[in-house]
Amino acid sequence: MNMRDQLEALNAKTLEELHQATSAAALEEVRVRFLGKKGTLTHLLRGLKEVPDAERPAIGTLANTLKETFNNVLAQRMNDLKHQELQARLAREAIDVTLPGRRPHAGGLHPVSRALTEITDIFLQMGFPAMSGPEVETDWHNFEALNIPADHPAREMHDTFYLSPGADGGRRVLRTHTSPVQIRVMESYKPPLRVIVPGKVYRCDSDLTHTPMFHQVEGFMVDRDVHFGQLMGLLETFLRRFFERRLPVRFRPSFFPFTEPSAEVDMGCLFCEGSGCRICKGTGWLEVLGSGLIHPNVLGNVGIDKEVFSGFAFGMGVERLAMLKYGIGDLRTFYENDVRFLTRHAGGKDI
Ligand code: 2U9
Repeated sequence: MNMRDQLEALNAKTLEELHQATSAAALEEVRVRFLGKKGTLTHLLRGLKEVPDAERPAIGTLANTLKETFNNVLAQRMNDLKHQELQARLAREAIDVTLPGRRPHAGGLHPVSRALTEITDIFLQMGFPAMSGPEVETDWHNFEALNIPADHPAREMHDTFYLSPGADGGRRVLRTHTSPVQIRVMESYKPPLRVIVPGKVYRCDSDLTHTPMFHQVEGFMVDRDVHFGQLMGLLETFLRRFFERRLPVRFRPSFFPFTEPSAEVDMGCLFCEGSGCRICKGTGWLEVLGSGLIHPNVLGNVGIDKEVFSGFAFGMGVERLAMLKYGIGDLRTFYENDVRFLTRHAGGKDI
């Protein structure tokens, strides 16, 4: 075969290889095999010196033309492959831009805040607005006015956080309940009175079921002819609204220095509905509130005529109610601020 035919054949074969190649690397490999130092074209052109002088220029021109054609086809193939690759990648990584976006971390309510809001809303609907007062209290407001005598167990050092005396030299405490606010309300306003007091309280006590700070909602009403039946109706209605069920509720005689008579309030266990379980310690009942008629001594201490007025009062621990309502098993998780806990109990908000 003469040189011209060999060149034509080599060119045809190489162009075919270009068309078969399916990647940039394969194309480069064809190029090196054809045009590289040890490539087939280079090798063939080494034989150019054997070609008669008259034919050599024409063969040289042909070789150049073939090289040019090869390079053009190579560039075209490279373009085609890049295009194909891009199309494939676009298909692979396609994004549905009509999908709703992910919401940013929006925050949510702490379960204690949720419970406080729900409790205060229910009492507001029943005519009890919320009031607040100081967390650092005088001995008078926290104890004395509430008929808690000096030798009462609640006064012992291990229950109360004592602070250094105020400007008047009087002993100060972190309030151990929100009742002192009710004393302040009765000192400042005349009956009829209806108020609840949600807020933080402090007790020097810390174990599985006690934190040194927790939340209470207490409430009271003072008017002419206030009686126990009104208190029972109010608390039963509150519990049924808060737990969103027609629960059985019972009142058990008890003792508090600031109420007489006093009663603890139980509701039917939410978890076993009365048959007895671990949560209600087999009794079928959960203790959820304390209550009573305000002790005449307390009314006397704030200058309310006990012959004309009577009142009831009640109190509840907010963490306990939140644990029961939202199914939280461990009191300490409220104050660890673990984001997984806070997210889970944020109240149906998508955070
Ligand atoms: C005044 C007069 C009476 C508030 C009351 C309770 C009963 C009670 C506890 C429930 C669980 C506190 O959080 S807890 O540990 N509270 O049992 N509290 S009657 O009585 C008052 C308050 C103020 C002037």
